[in-house]
Amino acid sequence: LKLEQSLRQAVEQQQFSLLYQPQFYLQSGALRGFEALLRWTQGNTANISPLQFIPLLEETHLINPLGEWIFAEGLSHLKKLREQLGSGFVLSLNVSPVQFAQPQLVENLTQLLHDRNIASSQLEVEVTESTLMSDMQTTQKHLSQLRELGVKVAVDDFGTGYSSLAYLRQFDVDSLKIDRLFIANMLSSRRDAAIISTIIDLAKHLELEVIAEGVETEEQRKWLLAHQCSTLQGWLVAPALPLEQALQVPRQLS
Ligand code: G
Ligand code: G
Ligand code: MN
Ligand code: NA
Repeated sequence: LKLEQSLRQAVEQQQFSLLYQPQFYLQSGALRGFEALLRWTQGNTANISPLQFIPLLEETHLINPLGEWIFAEGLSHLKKLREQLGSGFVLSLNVSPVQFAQPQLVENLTQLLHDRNIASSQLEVEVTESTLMSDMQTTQKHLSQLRELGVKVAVDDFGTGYSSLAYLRQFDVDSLKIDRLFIANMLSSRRDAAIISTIIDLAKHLELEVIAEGVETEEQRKWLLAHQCSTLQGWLVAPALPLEQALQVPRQLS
């Protein structure tokens, strides 16, 4: 309860910040985009991690007002990134199940994109498998509205939830993000390697992009390249960076 009160105050006082982790195409080495990752940076004396506070933000629905802040902050940072790096990359924002079910979600985003004069094709939302499994009608409506608008949709933590194949039949998405737990074990576990190459094949047949998360070693990168994974994200290339450092990221890995 005490944590909930601190979080409520943190949302009111905007004690959060966004970090940006770059993603690169495996084959060409070109910058694909950035994933925005939330941190609680001020007044967080106990140094509570997103893994702890995001579920609580969800439960208390504080994720709704904070989510609006994340959209606004992310899009104004996108303008700065674009001034520095040019266009032709995407910004990915994580949207939680509660936030995705908000009736105003798409209207708010449309308004923000319009006000800031940002092309919708530069924006991607990451949803989890549990988002796709919850309140199907709203989910379906929001997904098709977002795609109509031209915003990309990625499925986060792919393979760790339920009924992946069932919702892939039903929903149009643009990309699958392979959860980093699979990547972490791919070189030691034949089972995880088999799952990853199956996800890559599935993505290819469905004409989806596939992004490997949590890539930490050169051996993992080589394996993913050999298995025709399209995109890489992870500490091997860069951790989540403050905006000032994200502005310095190369358009092309050398
Ligand atoms: O950044 P990383 O360690 O710690 O993130 C932990 C978890 O928090 C991940 O599952 C990630 O998807 C989630 N997360 C990070 N940033 C956001 C955000 O802005 N919104 C939501 N809903 N989840 C986020
Ligand atoms: O669930 P989601 O994929 O949105 O969260 C991404 C999480 O993975 C964040 O917590 C981010 O900080 C973390 N992360 C990013 N790159 C790496 C990596 O190379 N290794 C590990 N262990 N974690 C990573
Ligand atoms: Mn994510
Ligand atoms: Na993930």
